[in-house]
Amino acid sequence: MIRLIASLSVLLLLSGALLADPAEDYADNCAECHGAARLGGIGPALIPQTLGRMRGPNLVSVIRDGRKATQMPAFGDLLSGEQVEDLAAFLKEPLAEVPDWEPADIEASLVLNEDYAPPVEPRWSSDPMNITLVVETGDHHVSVLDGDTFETLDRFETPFAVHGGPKFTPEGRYVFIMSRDGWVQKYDLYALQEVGRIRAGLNSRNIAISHDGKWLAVANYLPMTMTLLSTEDLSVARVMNVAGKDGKASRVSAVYQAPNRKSFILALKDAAEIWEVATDPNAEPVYEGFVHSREKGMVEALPSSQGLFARRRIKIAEPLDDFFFDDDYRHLIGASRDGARGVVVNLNVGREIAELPLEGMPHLGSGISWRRDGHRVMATPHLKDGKLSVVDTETWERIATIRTDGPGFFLRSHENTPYFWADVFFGPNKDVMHVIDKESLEIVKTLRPVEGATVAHVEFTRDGRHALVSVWEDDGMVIVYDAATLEEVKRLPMRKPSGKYNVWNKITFSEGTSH
Ligand code: DHE
Repeated sequence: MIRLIASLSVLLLLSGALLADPAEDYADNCAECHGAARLGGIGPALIPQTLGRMRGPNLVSVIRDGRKATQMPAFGDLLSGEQVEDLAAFLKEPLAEVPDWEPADIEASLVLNEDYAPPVEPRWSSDPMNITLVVETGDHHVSVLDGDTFETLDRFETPFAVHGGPKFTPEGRYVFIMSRDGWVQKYDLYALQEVGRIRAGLNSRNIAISHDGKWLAVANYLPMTMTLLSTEDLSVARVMNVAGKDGKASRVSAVYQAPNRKSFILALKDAAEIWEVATDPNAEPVYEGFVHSREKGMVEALPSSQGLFARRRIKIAEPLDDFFFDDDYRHLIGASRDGARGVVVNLNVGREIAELPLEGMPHLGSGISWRRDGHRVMATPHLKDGKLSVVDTETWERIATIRTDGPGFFLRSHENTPYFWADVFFGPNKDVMHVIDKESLEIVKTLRPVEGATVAHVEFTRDGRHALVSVWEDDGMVIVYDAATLEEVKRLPMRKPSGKYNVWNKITFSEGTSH
């Protein structure tokens, strides 16, 4: 009898396991919010491109227990442990087919805020040039701070999982914010109101704004395109299919603004090319190739495009990621795939001109530069080694290696401060922030504001007198330091604050900030 009951239970368990179908569980429980094709709805897209890169609690516990302070409920009572595991594994599988996301789909996704009423002047009396935004990834909000008093003027909801720096229009009134699901949100700082949002891609990397503030470029992984939006009304100006010269489609790792070149620079993930796209309506023609004319017996250049959005390809030896630009945007340094070298590309002549030994995976996108001993130097953290490399941008030689307490992610400085600040994002000393002298390259102070809590990313106030540091935890904070005495001034509670962005520092391309 006991054996019979035991066999029956095994049979029941087996049939339960056989019946467990994660696709069906998804359709029954998730599709309503996350979309039938897993591409998002009121909830985020559930595809590996988004999930694999999200930090924080793992997928199984989010499905089982829900996500605090969001609309994601707990499914632990509805689904068995096995079903939850299977569902999590299912969500980590790539989509069988990459869907289209045509200009018409993008345009149809536009949502304008009906309550938006643009004022002529700001609705507040703070210094508009000293406004600082804090992206709070803990509950997907942005806090708008007065950079003098550190009071919060507004705290608004963003799309899920914002990544990269928000981009301001040149006069500093509007800001654009992008999520990994490709949503671009436009917010009016004068009104303290969202203007609207549009889904420019299905999985996106970052955004850049043109020199004149008219165009916003969105770098996409899914589909393999770059979307160009009008900043005025978020309408689609163009969607560029991105493919190497051999016709093979490529993801776009990132897009950058090159203001004095009046162009966007694109890093291609799957092609050994860098693209430059003109944001100048009077841009020179770009020659895509040459033909031999039998009659004339000579080589004739074929212009492929000119004017606004004219595209130029720069051939390189291998795909490069993660760019640092020198001051006049004549050169970029990109990180090689092996994580051991920096490759310098002269954008004027369109070819590689130097290589730098930068072993330990340099994080060049976080590089900063300043003048030292009559030379312009740049510094970069390394994601796989506890050090910072300092490079002379005239000779392209590494002039110093500064040992730190662990690998770091971000660097920051300001023209009015003698120091630069470097976090230690990874490893046992993630609670440490180094402050380093820009002349001697010595660490002058190592801050450990909250034992055991990740401390990262710094932004300065407009005048460089205060440094704002993130305590990157769910019940985290932004700590305001006096940038000269390195003493704490204030603690502002925040939900996992990541990047901070000061209007003045951003629109003037302040020395020591990211671009
Ligand atoms: Fe970022 C900026 C790429 C992982 C937080 N990150 C950028 C930029 C690029 C980039 C190209 C510059 C864009 C810009 O501001 O316009 N990031 C990558 C990666 O390739 C990487 C390593 C893997 C990935 O997931 O895509 C990566 N980044 C992360 C994170 O895990 C971080 C720490 C947490 C998160 O939010 O995803 C993270 N990245 C940031 C932040 C910035 C950023 C806060 C803006 C920094 C700034 O000061 O401008």
